[in-house]
Amino acid sequence: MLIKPSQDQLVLPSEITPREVYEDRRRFLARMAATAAVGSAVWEMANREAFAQAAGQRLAATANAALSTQEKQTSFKDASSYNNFYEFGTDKGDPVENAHTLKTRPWTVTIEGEVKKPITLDIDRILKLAPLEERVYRLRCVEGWSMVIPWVGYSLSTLLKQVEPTGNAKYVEFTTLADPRQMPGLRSPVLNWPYVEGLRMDEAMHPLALLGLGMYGQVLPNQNGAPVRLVVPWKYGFKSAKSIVRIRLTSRQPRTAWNDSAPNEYGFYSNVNPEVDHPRWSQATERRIGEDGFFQKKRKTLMFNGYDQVASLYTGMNLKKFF
Ligand SMILES: Nc1nc2c(c(=O)[nH]1)N[C@H]1C(S)=C(S)[C@@H](COP(=O)(O)O)O[C@H]1N2
Ligand SMILES: [Mo]
Repeated sequence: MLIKPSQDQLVLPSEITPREVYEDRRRFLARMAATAAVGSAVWEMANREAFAQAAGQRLAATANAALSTQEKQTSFKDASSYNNFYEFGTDKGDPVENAHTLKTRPWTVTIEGEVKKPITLDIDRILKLAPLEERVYRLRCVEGWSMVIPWVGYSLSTLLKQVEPTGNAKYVEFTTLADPRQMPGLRSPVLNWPYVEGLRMDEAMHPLALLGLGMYGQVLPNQNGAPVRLVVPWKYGFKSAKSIVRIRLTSRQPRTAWNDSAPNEYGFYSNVNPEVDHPRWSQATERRIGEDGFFQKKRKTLMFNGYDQVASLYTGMNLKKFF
């Protein structure tokens, strides 16, 4: 079935920052980065503050209460300064330091493969493709921590329906940007670049799977995967690929970067599952970022990260074998 909004059905997100303002900000950030390069800790902190403020172009969205958790939200500061984005370094504080070199305009996403209508979409078109929703999701990292983040975007299915998947489309592969000029982390071979992830077609079409374009009412900070990423809340965080440039629908299960690097540690499915431990650590509990006190009890990790509505996608599957 094809659902293709006509031009007059498009809903404009309000207040995308005009290009001049944006470019001014870029120059400003470049200056700030240069200043920070002198190595003074004070300047580095000032740079981080300036970045946090400057990056905040507003992105209006309507709350989707039905798909949102009511739990206390992680602070913007934590969510934007404790990150995994290996293209900008492997330490949690590296992406916020380094991701200012990511150029998020111009940006296009190509959607191809097992589709009737392959297309390359500009990011500004993607922003206008459907009404933007705010969805507060839990995100559980395979490393044993979690956050609660108010994301802005719309269901990935909305984007995929644009290209009319063929009957052979069984999987979706997501390829992210790998440009060594913008991404210092690519110098280290921690992963087989580019970062690639994948979903089964029915997972990708599930309404919970979010095409993420912003968070906390703003466009995505670079370190959180600007300008467009996945947010798949019932899977470990690494499935939520950042800074996507290509989406390919395939008949076969695609290779994925983490599965490539350590197949016994990172399966294709990667569903949050407290009963399947990572070979090097338990997955039974998690630490909520922001709840870091010495006496703070860990939280119990829930099957599918608590998103029971996806359970039917896996009926009859052995989730220990397909971890
Ligand atoms: N391109 C890319 N996407 C990525 C990663 C990465 O290293 N590169 N890390 C993943 C991991 S391990 C996690 S936990 C989430 C973290 O998202 P956040 O920093 O917005 O919380 O991004 C995922 N997406
Ligand atoms: Mo992660």
